[in-house]
Amino acid sequence: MRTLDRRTLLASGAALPLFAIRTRPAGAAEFTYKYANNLPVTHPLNVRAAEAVARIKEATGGRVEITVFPNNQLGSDTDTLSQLRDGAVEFFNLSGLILAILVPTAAINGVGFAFKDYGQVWPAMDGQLGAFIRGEIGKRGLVAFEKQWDNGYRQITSSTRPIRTPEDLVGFKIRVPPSPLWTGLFKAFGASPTSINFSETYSALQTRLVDGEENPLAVIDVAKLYEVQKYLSVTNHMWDGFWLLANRGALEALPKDAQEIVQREFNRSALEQRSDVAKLNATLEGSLKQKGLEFIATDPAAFRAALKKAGFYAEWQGKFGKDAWSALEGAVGSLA
Ligand code: X2X
Repeated sequence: MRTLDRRTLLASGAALPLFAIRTRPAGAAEFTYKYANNLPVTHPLNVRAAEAVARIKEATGGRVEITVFPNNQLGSDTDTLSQLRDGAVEFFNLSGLILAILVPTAAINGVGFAFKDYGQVWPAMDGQLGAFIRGEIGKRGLVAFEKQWDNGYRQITSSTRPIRTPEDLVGFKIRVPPSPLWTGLFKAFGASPTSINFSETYSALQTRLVDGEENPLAVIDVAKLYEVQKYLSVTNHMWDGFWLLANRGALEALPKDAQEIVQREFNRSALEQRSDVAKLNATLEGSLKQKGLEFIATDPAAFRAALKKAGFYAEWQGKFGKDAWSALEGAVGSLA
């Protein structure tokens, strides 16, 4: 919310009687903004977000004060997306695949087995593919900051039976985030996906509404999903990242210099967060095993072949359209 102060009113040229001018108490911020996300406070995304907002406050001399609300405190992802569009929340980290409810192209990085490794991910998301997606996001009244934050390569967990082969997914009751691509991917495997926001995922697993879910190791760890899951199949079936989104009006209400500070500090934290997540995903296997998860190696080529056979790539190529699909293939090679 923006507090009108004397400077703003004078700058706007408003001829107001003096008594109408509300002065800020000394030290109060001129802009107090909310920043929401769905992850526990211990996830690197929240650690680095906290550092960014502290640096922003400092570098703007206290004019811009951003409060981070982790862990779905302001609502589920789909709720928070509406609040962001309304301007009730000013900043929000959201997976591109969920954002696809509003901006269909934003799901494209989630096409099954598209990115071989991080060596393909970041050049694409920091390069032409990312620019293409940000352009589409920009058409919907939102701004996506240039540097995307990492979620990671996703792995399948289960409380009932281990998933070893694509056939094991047939009929498997799996929670997926609310997103047509996620549902489409698991339907192509013959699974039985249910769309559930992250805020409800732990309890959906605990009550056995679903048998499994899929997430990167860092999320499985910080959200303690190992407490309600038994097996973890290393499928790396998709790479997923969090855009940092801003409500355009709110961002542009900031003075130019403050906008530049906000961009600079969030982009810096995103880069730092990426290396935190890479380290975590590389080292968490041991500690998750100690916490009781049984790890299962899989043959990703078999899963990919199952998707191809089911017509997944042909279907989604059609849905995304020529421009988006060639931006993806430009980064990862032919998917046909
Ligand atoms: O909802 C999920 O599974 C999570 C945390 O990975 C996302 O935000 C996409």
